[in-house]
Amino acid sequence: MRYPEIDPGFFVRNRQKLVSLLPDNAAVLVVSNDEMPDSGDETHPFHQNPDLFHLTGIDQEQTLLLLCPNHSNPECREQLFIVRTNPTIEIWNGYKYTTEHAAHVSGIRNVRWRDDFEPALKEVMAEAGTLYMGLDEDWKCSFEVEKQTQRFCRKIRQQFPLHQLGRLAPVMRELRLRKEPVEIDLIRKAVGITARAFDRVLHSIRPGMVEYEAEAEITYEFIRSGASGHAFSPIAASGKDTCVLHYIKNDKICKDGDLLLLDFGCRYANYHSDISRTIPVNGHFTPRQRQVYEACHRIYTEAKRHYLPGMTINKLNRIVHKLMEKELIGLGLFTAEDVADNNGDALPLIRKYYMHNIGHFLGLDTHDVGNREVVFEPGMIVTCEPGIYIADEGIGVRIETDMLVADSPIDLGAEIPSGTDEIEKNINSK
Ligand SMILES: [Mn+2]
Repeated sequence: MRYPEIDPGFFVRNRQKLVSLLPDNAAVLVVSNDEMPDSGDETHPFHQNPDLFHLTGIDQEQTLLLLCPNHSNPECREQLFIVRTNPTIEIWNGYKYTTEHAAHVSGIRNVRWRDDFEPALKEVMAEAGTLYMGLDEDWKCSFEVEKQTQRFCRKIRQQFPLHQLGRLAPVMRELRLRKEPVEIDLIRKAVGITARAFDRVLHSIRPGMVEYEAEAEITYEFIRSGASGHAFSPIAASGKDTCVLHYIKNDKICKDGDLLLLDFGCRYANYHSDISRTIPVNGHFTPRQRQVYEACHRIYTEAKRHYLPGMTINKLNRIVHKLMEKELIGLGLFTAEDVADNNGDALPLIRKYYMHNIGHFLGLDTHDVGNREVVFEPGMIVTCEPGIYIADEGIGVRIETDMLVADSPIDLGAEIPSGTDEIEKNINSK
């Protein structure tokens, strides 16, 4: 294991909360993610279905959780199914959970082999009203490849046409939005690893370095610190590509006088961090770069104060748009008259230089559950990431950290240098 065991009590409480939010005769089926084929006999690195991890802590493919809390047979109330290992798997792939180990990790007493699932499902369905299953309900997602949960939904519709299926996603959203202390600790750990990775870049950056060398410094620190890798494809964008929001080619030489924009995070114990910093390749901001950076940094500093209970991402967006209007006018990108000519609406003018939202929820996914209208509560973690992108000048700046919502909002990345002087000092301290 790359991370110390998580208290099984956390997963037990998550299942209790889930059950308390469902009607009496409900059943729940949560299916692990697929092992995704690459080519030949290779698969992509396995990433557990976040819902299944949140409810069981089981980090292994082909796992199924089946709940039916009011079933007359106590054995049917909480069951976990795991893949049955065999000598071939042991020789070629090594250790898989034993039923005892999976029971210990998850706190589920009744752990069975996956071969026993079909009859167990029939026994559960004999008493279940609605069966709840989770599909991705992020409206921005559209993948051609079907997930294992979707295949199960179809199969179950066919096998049990008179049963009702229910949407688990809104319920899991409730569970995953507010982070428990154990989750906050894990995200803090992920942010700490990310901070050290940034430090490595600060100490290695120089003109002539290729963007992927910066990426390699980050990857090195992630892996040696026990992260399972990057939380998302890392962005190491220099020069004009600082203005390409999701640039991931990372294959250009960083030139003297250019900026390097890094947007990166690790996955530690399945929890994600998401940090952005923009640094001068030669160690010194040009006057114009400094001007743009400091405008973005003022917005960053002010926006962080608003990660308060009662806020929403949309409300934060409106606050940031006001700040952005003032700063972009200050940078000479448009004028107050231009805004007046547009009936006082600065947004279309701002959008040319700042195209994204101020942030997103963070947790077991980088873009975690929760939309822009969710009202912030203590324990939620939301990114803060203003950016100013001036394509004509080849200057793009993004500064991002991960905020814990509280009456005094907590910046989980507070230790990571973000001011211009602080960054220059750290680059030069090598
Ligand atoms: Mn982000």
